[in-house]
Amino acid sequence: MVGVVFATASAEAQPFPAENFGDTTDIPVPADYDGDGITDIAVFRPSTGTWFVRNQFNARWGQNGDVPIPLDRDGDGRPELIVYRPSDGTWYSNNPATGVVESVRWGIASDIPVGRGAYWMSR
Ligand SMILES: [Ca+2]
Ligand SMILES: [Ca+2]
Repeated sequence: MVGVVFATASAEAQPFPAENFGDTTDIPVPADYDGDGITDIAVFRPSTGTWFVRNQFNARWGQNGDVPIPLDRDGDGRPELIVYRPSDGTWYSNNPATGVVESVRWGIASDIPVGRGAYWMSR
């Protein structure tokens, strides 16, 4: 048979771990924010433009309508906080490790950022 999943008694006894983090309107932005090789739980809250990285930091970067995309642009193993703002076709980057902020206009309002952003824009 194809597409049938069988659960064993041990699987039922060990459900996957779950916890609440974030709000119903938050956008998940998991990434390895501290560079330890383990993806960290994180959300972007559009209403306040705040990134909440569990057990690490909160940072205001972005605004309602932005598409949050954590990407490691400088190759140090930790992502920069990046938002794409469709209203002005601009990417805004904030490196929490160095404090360096940058922006580049690349796109127009009707564009969809590729990669992770494409998924979130379709929500
Ligand atoms: Ca990590
Ligand atoms: Ca980086």
